[in-house]
Amino acid sequence: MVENGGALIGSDADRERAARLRTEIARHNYRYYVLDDPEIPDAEYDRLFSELQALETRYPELRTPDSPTQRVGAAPLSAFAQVRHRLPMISLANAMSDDELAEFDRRILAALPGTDPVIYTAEPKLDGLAMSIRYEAGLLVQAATRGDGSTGEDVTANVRTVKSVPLRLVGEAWPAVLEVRGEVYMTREGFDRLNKGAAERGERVFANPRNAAAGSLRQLDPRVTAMRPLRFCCYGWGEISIDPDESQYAMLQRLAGWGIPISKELRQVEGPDGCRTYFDDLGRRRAALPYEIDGVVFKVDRIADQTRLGATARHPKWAIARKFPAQEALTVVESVEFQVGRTGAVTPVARLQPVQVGGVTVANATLHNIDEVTRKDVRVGDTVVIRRAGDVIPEVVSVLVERRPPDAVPVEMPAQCPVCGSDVLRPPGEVVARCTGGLYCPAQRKQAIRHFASRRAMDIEGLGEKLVEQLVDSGLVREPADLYRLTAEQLAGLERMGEKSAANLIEALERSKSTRFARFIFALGIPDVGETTAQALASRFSGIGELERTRDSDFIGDRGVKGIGPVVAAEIAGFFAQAHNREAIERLLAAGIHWPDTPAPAKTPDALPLAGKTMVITGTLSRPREEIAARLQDAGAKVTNNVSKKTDYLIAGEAAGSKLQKAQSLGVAILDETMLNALLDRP
Ligand code: 9MJ
Repeated sequence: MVENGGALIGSDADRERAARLRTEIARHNYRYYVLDDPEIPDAEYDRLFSELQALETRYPELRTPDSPTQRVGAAPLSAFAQVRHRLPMISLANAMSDDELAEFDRRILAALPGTDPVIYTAEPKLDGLAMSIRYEAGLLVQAATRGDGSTGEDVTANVRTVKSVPLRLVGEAWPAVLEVRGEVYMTREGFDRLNKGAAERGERVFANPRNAAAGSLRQLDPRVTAMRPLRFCCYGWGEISIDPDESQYAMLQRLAGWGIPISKELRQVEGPDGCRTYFDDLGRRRAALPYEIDGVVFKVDRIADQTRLGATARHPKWAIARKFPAQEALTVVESVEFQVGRTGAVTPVARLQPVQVGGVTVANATLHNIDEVTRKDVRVGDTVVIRRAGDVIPEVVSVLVERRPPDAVPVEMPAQCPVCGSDVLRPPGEVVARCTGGLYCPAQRKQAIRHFASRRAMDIEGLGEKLVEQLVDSGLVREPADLYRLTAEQLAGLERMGEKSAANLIEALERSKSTRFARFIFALGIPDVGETTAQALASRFSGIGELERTRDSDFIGDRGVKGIGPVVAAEIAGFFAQAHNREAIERLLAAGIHWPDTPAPAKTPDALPLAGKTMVITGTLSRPREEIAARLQDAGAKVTNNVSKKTDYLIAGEAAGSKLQKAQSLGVAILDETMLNALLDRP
């Protein structure tokens, strides 16, 4: 270390270390942002970065313009400077059909006789912002937008923040001057993340990844750009101080060797047939790509042929963009209906004037939830942009407010379920509104019965998903209580149901009638009431009659049931407020469902025999493990899966293995079933 006019100068070792860190970090950036194949954990990357930053802070003279720490360093601009492109940046001609593509191929063949079949490069057409990035002596010196093709805007400070853009070329024999051209774009995942954050902060959201990428690059403050998840993909070059390779394909590979990202989908194809195969294949994979594309670009591969073909004023004659059919269209919202899903979620759906989108007629589009409707301000009568992406349900993207008729009607969440008339409830802070008629609503019937019968609920053996479908579809079962009215004859009459299985099911139904209060509460399928909450409710309420009083939602709050906050309390209250649900429960009890008396509500959890004890069950016991766990929970214990120092008791049955060993080694108390029964003071 040397002092030089106040600034510290690093030693040779510091200088070497800084250079090494720069190279290392640039390589990890490349692996992460270009290859999607990081070599080291994020924490290690952060460590290298901090080390370099610390060195540069201590010895400012070690800071070089290509240092990864210098991606964001520039102050905000008041305006972008203009950049004249040394070679124009022209755009591509489009082909909208196979015929237009065949016509393009014929024109090439006519101009280049004897080249049949023409070899083309094929790659996705990215939908972002075209960019020209200039390297001199291997260092990034300028980045400019396309602008009008001859003059663009200087966005160097912003492009320097894009991690997949190398600040210094790597490898060997790069030209003294190199302009690479490509697209700055945003991945779908990055776009979703960006918009989610913006929505949470109440900021403007972007309509699509293209707008998000363009908006991010046209930021005067590079610190804002730096926080945007932008990527770069190179598809060509402008000025270059060496002769390019013989083919587009080979040249792009060479650029990749210098650290410039190119498309992973880049291929060479033969003639119009090869183009079509590539186009169809990518079309099928389009929805699965991590970024949005709007077509495929084909370019004559031989550079000498490109030169001979030349360009028109607007487009190169040697390239064409074969576009996918439009995925967005305009139409009018005729009405908004509310659909009730299997779980009771009430979702707004726009009924549209039918319109063709990407070759498919679309008449409905999802509006996701009422917050989305409010945010996009969709009204009945509005002209809207709809989008169809892949095979997912089309969605309403935005409203053309300027086309809104004066009588357009705002959309409101209905107060009653459109299917069953029960109240619709949206607990505070929840996005989704739900029908509260869980046991009664036809839309939720199958789900409700499946859940009711499931192993951890009423445990009706043999009543699986398929059978529930059959029972509901045949009209034999409309609500859980109907199960207990089924006869063996009715069951045996169903497809794939023999007499034996019918008799078994009747027996299983009979067995299920004898249950536990907590299981019964869980079986009701109240939103957000899982086994733990059901358990908590069962230990604080003496029976169903008392539980039904929770429809006055303060009642739960007054009881101070552990782990139940205002949202769950509102769900429970909403459920019991529905006469339909209370009647369905009455019918279940009338069918003979019963459980042993539960601890009196006066008994606070602390007074229970196993209050505060953590227990683990292992080995084979006389009854199913769930049943024993339920008994332990009734007695106030917490039942967990793994033995640790915190475990108070291990209940060990026959053939207990590793858990028993572990308990022994930790000195955890071990009980067999007899001791457990004694502890619970029950036979
Ligand atoms: C895009 N947008 O993906 C070109 N492009 O080539 C590809 N654009 C292009 N090539 C010459 N892959 C002008 C534009």
